[in-house]
Amino acid sequence: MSNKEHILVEGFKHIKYNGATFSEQEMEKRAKDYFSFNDKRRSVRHFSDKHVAIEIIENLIKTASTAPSGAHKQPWTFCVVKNPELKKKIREAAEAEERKSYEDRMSDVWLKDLKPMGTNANKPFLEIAPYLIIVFKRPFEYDEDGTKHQNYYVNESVGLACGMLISAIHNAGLVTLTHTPSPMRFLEKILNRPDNERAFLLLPVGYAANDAYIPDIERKKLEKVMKVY
Ligand code: IYR
Repeated sequence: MSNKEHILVEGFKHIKYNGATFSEQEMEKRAKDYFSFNDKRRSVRHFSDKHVAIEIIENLIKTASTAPSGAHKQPWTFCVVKNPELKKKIREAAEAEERKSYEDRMSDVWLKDLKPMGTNANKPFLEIAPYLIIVFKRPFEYDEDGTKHQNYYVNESVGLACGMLISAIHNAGLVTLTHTPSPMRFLEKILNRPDNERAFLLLPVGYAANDAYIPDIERKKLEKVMKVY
């Protein structure tokens, strides 16, 4: 809470919004430049083991945690795993699930759709990347008396935070990919998370390997994704 100039709305303090604005020309340039920069983001599966300072990761997570959330509950926890034994445990458990998925659980159509991505059940990046960020959603909270309180729009909120995290990772010159070993409850067990947390997404973070290759795929054109009414 701040001592800034404020008004009261139903008894609650509201402070003046103080966001930046730009000239129309500047705005056009910024929007275009921001697109160009984001258009270079790719999911990368080949990582370098090069060290990344934890302070960088802290700021990436602070950025993710600026995401809007239902009733500002911020229903997320970002677990940062750098310990090699834990990474190994996570890799082994994830690969065990992935093997079952690739061999039995995924449909033929799904496997065919995935072919261009060149993925398989082997996930060496889970040990090579210097950090694994495991995002947990918090469907509910406990208050001091142990009473449960549901959070709101939890999937939307945590999805938004993950999007912002991915952008922040790209902005820092690092790479990631959205890894969703399924089912992913083993992550709750390995990391000993409380019973109000569910694993949502796993993001390995680090530098791209020198010889990282990515699928030669294109994004949909604007006309396909935008309809003006
Ligand atoms: N979770 C698996 C399979 C997978 C599924 C989709 I949809 C992808 O876009 C990529 C992979 C894996 O991580 O390999």
